[in-house]
Amino acid sequence: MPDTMTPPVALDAVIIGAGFSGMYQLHLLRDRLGMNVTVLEAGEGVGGTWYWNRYPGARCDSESHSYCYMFSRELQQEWEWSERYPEQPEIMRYMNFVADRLDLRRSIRFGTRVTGARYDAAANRWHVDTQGGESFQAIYLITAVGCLSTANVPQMPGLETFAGDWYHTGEWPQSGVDFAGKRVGLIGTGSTGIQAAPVIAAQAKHLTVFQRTANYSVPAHNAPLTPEFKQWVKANYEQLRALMRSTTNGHPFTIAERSALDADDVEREALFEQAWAKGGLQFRAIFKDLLSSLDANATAAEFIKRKIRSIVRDPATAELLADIDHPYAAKRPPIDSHYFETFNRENVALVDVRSAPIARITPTGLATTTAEYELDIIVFATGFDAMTGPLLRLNIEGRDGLTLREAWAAGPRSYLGLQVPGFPNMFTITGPGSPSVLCNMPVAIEQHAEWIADCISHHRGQRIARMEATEEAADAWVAEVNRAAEATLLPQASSSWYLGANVPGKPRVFMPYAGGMAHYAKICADVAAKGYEGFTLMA
Ligand code: NA7
Repeated sequence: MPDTMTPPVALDAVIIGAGFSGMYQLHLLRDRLGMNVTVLEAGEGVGGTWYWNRYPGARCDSESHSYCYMFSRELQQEWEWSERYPEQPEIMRYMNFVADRLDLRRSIRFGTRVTGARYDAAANRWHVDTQGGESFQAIYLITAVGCLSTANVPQMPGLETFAGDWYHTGEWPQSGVDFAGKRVGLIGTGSTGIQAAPVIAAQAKHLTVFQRTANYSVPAHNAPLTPEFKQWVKANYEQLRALMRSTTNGHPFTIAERSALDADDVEREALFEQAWAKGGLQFRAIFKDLLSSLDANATAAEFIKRKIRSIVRDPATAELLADIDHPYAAKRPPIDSHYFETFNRENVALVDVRSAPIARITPTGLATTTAEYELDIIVFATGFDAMTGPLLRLNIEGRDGLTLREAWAAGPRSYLGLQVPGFPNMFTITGPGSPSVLCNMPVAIEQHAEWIADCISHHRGQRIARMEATEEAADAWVAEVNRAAEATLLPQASSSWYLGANVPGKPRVFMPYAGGMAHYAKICADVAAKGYEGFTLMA
């Protein structure tokens, strides 16, 4: 092992995870504040969530010119995206480009999975243990473990008896999967299943999609970027950055000021058609109240259901796909490349596992309560133990022996999504209570990482050794998270991962902050301006 990789006895900070969050946090703490920092990363490379999510069709739903770091003009000017939405391999190339450009790798220990972290109050140090038996000590512990990085494989009896191969999309083999000549079963119709289905269908002998909850989807209209657009993006770096930091959701577009209910039927239909033609997440920006008024939302929901029926030729399949029981975008709305069209292929079938649930996996496939299906490969696009899962599996123990699992037994509780009472000097980038998953992720990540770096810098300057969110501040923030959610239709999708509803036994708590990214950033800035209000600070 080269000397540069030998762990120092004591570090200033340990960061867990080398995705977008961990990489930027490392850069800020090491290169701007001059701290002694190590990043511990389970994967063998940078990329975080994108390192593991290599399933067919994996692509970001944010537009590529906004799905990148914007803190550095140089990085933005040097990189060039090829398509409107970046595909997983291109995102990986980008992450590696940034890691090289900022010389990050020398501070990252790859193939290093954290198995436990414990706060030692007497020494005011975090002790972090890894699967390989190594131990690190640091003043600050920063989790940069992502929100959608703990695969949720449903407990289905008989899985161990399956003679074929099975995969979860979030833990896809590095070597890829050959679907040629295979009968494939795809379970799940969230964003992932909707991205994967058309690509698997084009390769496999047969694809059966098992749908429990029908879902809305809007065409992505992915396409190569034109030289003119690429030039425009570079020429407008400042404007784009300012726009993304000013909007509710961190995307480079604003939400219209008009209500869907103010337009007459003809006008509204024309605007929806326009939005459908534009495609992607911009669809929901066409009216201001699609996420706040059920009546307004119903107009969008009906429009999309009509589109599904017009695309899918078999009426029974079309009805199943359009039988959607939640408001549009109350669950994270997928965008797609020919998802509904896929059901017009001869080699694709849709099976409703709501009326007849999956009963067990058999040696030769899968059995629902009413029928059996022969399969060679099963793909679980069944989502993640979102937001809390990646943090809880770290086995974190805070002050006075309090574990994070105990602290969150009734659901996650944090201050600003950034700190948890009882866990001094620990920061959670994109933790529950942050707006990150309702936002274009890199915008939230930059704000969180910058706020944490400013906070640490300020306290080091003031010789404050320990910082901990108060119980009162966390209670008030949880109330604010609930208030913000109740002002939207988001809690009305009963099977949403925002509520933890996709994981059996998980407490039903609406986890993200729905009050808007720009508003959230202002709240965080105010907290800092008021001398880090809501935190106990100790010398
Ligand atoms: P999601 O959005 O959580 O979707 C998971 C899908 O899997 C969803 O359709 C689930 O149906 C289905 N599911 C889960 N468990 C089962 C069982 N036991 N039987 C049948 N169907 C099941 O995960 P994704 O990976 O698609 O997307 C996650 C996020 O990644 C996405 O929102 C973007 O932000 C990026 P359900 O709805 O629970 O009935």
